[in-house]
Amino acid sequence: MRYNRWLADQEFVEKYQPEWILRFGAFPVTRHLQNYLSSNAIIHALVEPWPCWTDPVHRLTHLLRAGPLAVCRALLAEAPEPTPSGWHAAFVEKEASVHFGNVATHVSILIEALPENTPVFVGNSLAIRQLDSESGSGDKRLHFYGNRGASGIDGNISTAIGIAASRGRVVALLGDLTCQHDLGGLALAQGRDVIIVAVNNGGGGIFDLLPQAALPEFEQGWRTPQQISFEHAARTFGLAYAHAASNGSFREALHQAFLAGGPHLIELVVS
Ligand SMILES: Cc1ncc(C[n+]2csc(CCOP(=O)(O)OP(=O)(O)O)c2C)c(N)n1
Repeated sequence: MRYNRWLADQEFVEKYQPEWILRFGAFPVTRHLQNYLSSNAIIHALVEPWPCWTDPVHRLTHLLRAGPLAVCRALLAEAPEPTPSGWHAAFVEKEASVHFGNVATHVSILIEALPENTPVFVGNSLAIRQLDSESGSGDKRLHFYGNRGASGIDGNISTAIGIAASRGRVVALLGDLTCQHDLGGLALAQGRDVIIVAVNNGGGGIFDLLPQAALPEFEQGWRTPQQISFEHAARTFGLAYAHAASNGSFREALHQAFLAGGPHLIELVVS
């Protein structure tokens, strides 16, 4: 993982251009991987058992309407030629080179705190991209969910709680505007084991990456910081509330929420 960071290295990408790509499921979210998969591979096959056609960059050469397991078994039986020697090692080494040293990020703290097999709902905007950049890889088995398609910031709390209704304890990582957009969804949280982490960075942080970030009307037109009290919202809907503004307090808030069970909203304030 962290591919969103190391695939930004153009020299590496040019050296390791794929000849064929076997893709399972939806087109990925983050730009550098999208670019990498948009290369001129001779074969770009999509394994998709459902009747959808996710090829936004129009590069597919083969569409396999089959289950992933069946395709993998068939491929194994054919004993395909392995990738050129050194490829795997180069990718592993590249990933290892992108580390954050001892600097914990809210994503790495969250991943560390999650018990094995936890379903994690990841909101749109920065949350899903930060996950791609900072989650790293490890042995812990986790299940990630997201609402892609139109990639809306609407309905994300409701979706997370819907997953909790069927899967048990869910942790949701959401931006502050995303949370505000679906505050009514909190009404579904009662009696559910759900931990919502609202990353409060003062509005739509993703827009800082846009060229218009320098415009005088940026704050009002794009960033749109809000003034609502997440604490009051949480209490209105019967969720326990915690405010975290440091790595230590975030770790502690997660720890307490896992310990207590039930619905929690952790407001993580970041600059
Ligand atoms: C329903 C809907 N309205 C508007 C948008 C456009 N939009 C994309 S990202 C974003 C900002 C989200 O802000 P926040 O949830 O705080 O996340 P951050 O960017 O800080 O990660 C907006 C308004 C959208 N994707 N969906």
